Amino acid sequence: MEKCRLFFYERGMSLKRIRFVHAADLHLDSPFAGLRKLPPALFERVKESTFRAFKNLCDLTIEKEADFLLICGDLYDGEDRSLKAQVRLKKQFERLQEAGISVFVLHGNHDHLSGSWTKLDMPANVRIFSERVEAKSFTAKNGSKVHVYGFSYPKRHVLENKTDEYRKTGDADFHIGMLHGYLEGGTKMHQPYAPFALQDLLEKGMDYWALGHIHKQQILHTHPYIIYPGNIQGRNRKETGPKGCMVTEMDPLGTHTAFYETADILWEKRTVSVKGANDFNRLYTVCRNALEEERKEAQGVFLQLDIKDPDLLDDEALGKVKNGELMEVLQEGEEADRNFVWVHRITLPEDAFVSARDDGFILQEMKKTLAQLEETTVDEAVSPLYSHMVAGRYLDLDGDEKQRLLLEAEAAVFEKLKGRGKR
Ligand SMILES: [Mn+2]
Repeated sequence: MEKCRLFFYERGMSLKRIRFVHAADLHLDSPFAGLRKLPPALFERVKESTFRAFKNLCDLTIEKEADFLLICGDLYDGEDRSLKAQVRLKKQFERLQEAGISVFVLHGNHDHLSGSWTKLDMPANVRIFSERVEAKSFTAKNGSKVHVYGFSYPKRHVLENKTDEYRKTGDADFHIGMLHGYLEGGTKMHQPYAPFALQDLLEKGMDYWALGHIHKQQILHTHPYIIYPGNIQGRNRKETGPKGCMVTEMDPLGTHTAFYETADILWEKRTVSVKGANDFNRLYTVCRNALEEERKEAQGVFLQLDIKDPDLLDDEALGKVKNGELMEVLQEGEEADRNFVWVHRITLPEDAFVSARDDGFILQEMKKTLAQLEETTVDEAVSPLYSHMVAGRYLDLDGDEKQRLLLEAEAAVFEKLKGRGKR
C-alpha cells in the first residue's frame, strides 16, 4: 500500500487525504465528589484533570495539523453545563480556530439539549449537530471533501435505535458517522442509550464510525473502523488504564488510526504478592517497589493494591494493613509531586479475616449475616447523627465510604471472634 502512495506522490498526482482526531466523553468539570477527603493540593489537581486532559487533546490536534476534531458527546459532565466548563471549552476551541481546525460536536446523555444552562456562544469553527440526524459537509485545505453525520440527544433518555436515520448522501471523498450510543450486548456498566448492532452500522457504507459513550477504548471493527476512543481522563478507580483519543488518517487506499494518551491522572490497580515478605518492613518494601513501578514521567497515578496470600503475613503486618497504617506511610510525601503515585485503596481477599481452621458454625452464621449488610445498614446506623445539629453538618458519606465502614465493622467482628485483636 505504501508503494501505491509513493506512486501517486512521485507523479505529483493529488491524493485525497484527511487527518482528524476522534475523541468523546470529555466530562468537563466532573466534581469528583468521592475524593474530597484527599489532601487539598491533590484534590485541586484531580478537579483540574478533565480540563488538563482536554487541553492535551487540543495540543495534540494542533501538533498533528489535523483537518478537524470530532467530539462524540458528553462534553460536559452535568446537564447544567457549568459556565466554568463552557468558558474553558470555548478557549480551547478558539485556539483550534486560530490554527484553522474545525470541530464537529454532538451532545450525549450527560449534556443533552434540554438541560437548563446559560448558553455561551462557541466560535465559528465549531459545528454542533442538532437533534435530527444530519449531514455536515467539510472541505479540507487540499480539496478533499468530507460528509460528517450525527445527531445530539434532545433529552437524557434516547432509548431507540437511531441508525435507520443515518443516510450516506451526496458526493464526498469520505463519509464519517458520529454516534453517541451503546453497542447491544455490551458492558452492563453503561446505560443502553441509542443502542445499535454492529451490522446496523456496517450497512450504512460509512468509511469510519466515530463512537462515544463507553469510557473504555475499543476498536469494534477494522474495515471500516468502528471505534470507541474511551474518555479522555479516567474519573474513578473503575476507569483504569490509559485514556485518550484516536488520530486517524484516511486516503482512498485505506485508513490508519492510532491511540494517543491525553489523561493527566491515571487510575491503576495491581496485585501484590507477599510471598517472602511476612513482616511489616518487608511488606512495606514490596508495596513501595510496586508503587515506584507505576510512577509515570509527568502524569499522576491513583493506585489500588490488592494483597495476595495475606495468610503469610504475621499479625503485626496484617494489623497495619487493616488499620490503614500501611496506606498512610505509602502516601507519605506523595501529594506534592507532579508525578505522584497515591495509594488510595489496599484490599485483602474477602476471606482474609477468617482462616480455614476456625471456620466454625458461629463464623459461618456471622458471615451470612454480614453478607446481607448493605449501604442502607450504614444509613440506619448513622441516621441519629444526621439529625444531630452539629454532626449533621460534617456528615456526608458516599458509597465508597459506606462500603469502607462496613468492611471495617466486619473486620472488627472477626478480630474479636478470633481472639486475635487487642481492641
Ligand atoms: Mn460518557
